[in-house]
Amino acid sequence: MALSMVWSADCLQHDPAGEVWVGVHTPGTERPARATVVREAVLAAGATEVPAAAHPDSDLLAVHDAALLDHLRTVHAEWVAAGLPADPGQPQVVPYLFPTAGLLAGLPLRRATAVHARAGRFCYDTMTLVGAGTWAAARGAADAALTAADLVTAAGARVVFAACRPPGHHAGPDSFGGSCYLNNAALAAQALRRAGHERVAVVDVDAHHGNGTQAVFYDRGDVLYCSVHVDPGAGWFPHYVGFADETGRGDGVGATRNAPLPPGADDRPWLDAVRSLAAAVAGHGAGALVVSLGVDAAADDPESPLQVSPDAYHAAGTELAALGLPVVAVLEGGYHLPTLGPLVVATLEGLTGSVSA
Ligand code: SP5
Ligand code: ZN
Repeated sequence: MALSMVWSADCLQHDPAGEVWVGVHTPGTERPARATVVREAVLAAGATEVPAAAHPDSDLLAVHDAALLDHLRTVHAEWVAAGLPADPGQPQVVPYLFPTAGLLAGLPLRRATAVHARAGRFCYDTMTLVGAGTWAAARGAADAALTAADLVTAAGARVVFAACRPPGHHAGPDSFGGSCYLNNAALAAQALRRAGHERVAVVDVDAHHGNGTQAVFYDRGDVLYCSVHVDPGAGWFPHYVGFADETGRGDGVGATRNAPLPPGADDRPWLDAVRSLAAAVAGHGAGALVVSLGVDAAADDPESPLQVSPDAYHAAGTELAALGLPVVAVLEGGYHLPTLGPLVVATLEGLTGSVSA
């Protein structure tokens, strides 16, 4: 397969050892081994590995607020300094209080003194823990996505894949959650814009709506965000965002496109949606494409009720390749370790026009 794959070993440093869901500590599915199995499968399919290059903070600040970056960089050390790993015995940063609009009741948002209160300032759920290696891994993933964007702009590559984790599409300008910290795909899209592509599109095929990416670009007309995902209105994460009537705002009106599918939807409706999103990309006049490549829509995935086959992932890659655009594909979700590699390879073979093995 004629493909460069960007890799950062730092991505393995985030190991939350579970998540807190409805108050219960569960094993969690966003594990370091996800990246390892994807990397090995894509290498075995013939890709060439390129190490991620460190990128400056200014690249992150093009998408995220400085306050969020400072928080992610420092909050775990402050948690340790406050003694929370010993008392009450929680080694990872887990929020217990969220400064919602209702709590503030119109008053200004202050900086909480206690780190255990600050834990909920940017994080909107209890599943996205911050540990000792989280910042290094999130930074490694962002560097991988930014390096992939460099390769399609400076080096003229047609398809580049960033085999990164933690994933990113649930992280917004000043928020994180859904196992995401920094928005790798949004960073790549913004880098493509800065490199001279006046219009860029993001197609998000992860089973969940990429509320973070949508938020980054919602008011902008230059970056089209399109997503096919399980209907949040049917009771699926992110629950509050990702509905079909969210189409952009201000300069961004018409530059957001959501295709929610009912639980149980299989290849035909999913591929129909991918086709309609590809048509939207063509209509937008994008000069470059970012694919938020989550493979958790697959039938065997434990985190979503969609029933998509590996052949359909391959067909989606083929459909998007037909746009004739340079592509940066960024790993998002996908949690069934035995089939994660084959699903990603099938999609990349579609994107590169390779015959399936
Ligand atoms: C990137 C990505 O795919 N994020 C998905 C986040 C959705 N997680 C929702 C989890 C809902 C509860 N899962 C139950 C498993 C118990 N550990
Ligand atoms: Zn997902």
